[in-house]
Amino acid sequence: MTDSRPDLVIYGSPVSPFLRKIEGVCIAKGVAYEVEAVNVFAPPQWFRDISPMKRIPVLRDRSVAEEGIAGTLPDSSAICAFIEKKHPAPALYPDSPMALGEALFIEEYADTALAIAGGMGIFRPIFFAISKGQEPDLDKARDAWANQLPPVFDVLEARLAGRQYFAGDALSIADITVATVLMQVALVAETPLDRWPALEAHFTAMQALPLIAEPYKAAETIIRKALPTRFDLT
Ligand SMILES: N[C@@H](CCC(=O)N[C@@H](CS)C(=O)NCC(=O)O)C(=O)O
Repeated sequence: MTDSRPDLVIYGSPVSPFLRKIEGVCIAKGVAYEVEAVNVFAPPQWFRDISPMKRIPVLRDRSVAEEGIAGTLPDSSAICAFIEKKHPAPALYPDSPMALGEALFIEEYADTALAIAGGMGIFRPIFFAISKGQEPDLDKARDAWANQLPPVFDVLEARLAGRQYFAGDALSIADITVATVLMQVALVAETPLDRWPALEAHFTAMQALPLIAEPYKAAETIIRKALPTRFDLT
């Protein structure tokens, strides 16, 4: 009997923007994958063993090993770069040295500055509170929207400089990461971006792509059970 399971298993939850970033890369490349649910706040020992920072997502390539540390990679950036090497087409990392550097910087900036302002500042104070049956901390979320996110959006707007994509005049890991992380805010709140027209156009275009929309839909289904509508933070 042949094994019909895909080589790639992503451990985590579609509610993680970092997991959806990996899904976006797999969908763009037509690479089969599975998501196996892991609750990162109470993970089993086998998951702790493969996630040194106790974070999701972690990837396993079953063609390398079915258990243990071998064949596993923690951290979405390492995982996406691995998938690019294993499945080079279509390329999601620019060829030209400067464009590659720019794409990697934007990926890192979205994974850190944007994720901290949007995830810690808005998603968690709203959704984590609601999940625990508490009132959402809308003051904290409003402060993040008014004060923490605008300087990050300013940087993204300047880097886009009116272009369609962040680097190399083509879809890259930079575009996928910005969109998936920004959609973490969209899961719980409206995201009016009219002060940042290039970013707004980029976000609208990215949301229409199946590689962004499909993983988001899975996350939204989970979120909407507890939070039927988004908050207006303006
Ligand atoms: N740089 C990591 C970030 C991963 C990360 O922060 N994951 C969050 C979920 S979205 C997590 O596991 N948090 C666990 C915790 O805060 O204890 C990546 O890109 O994979």
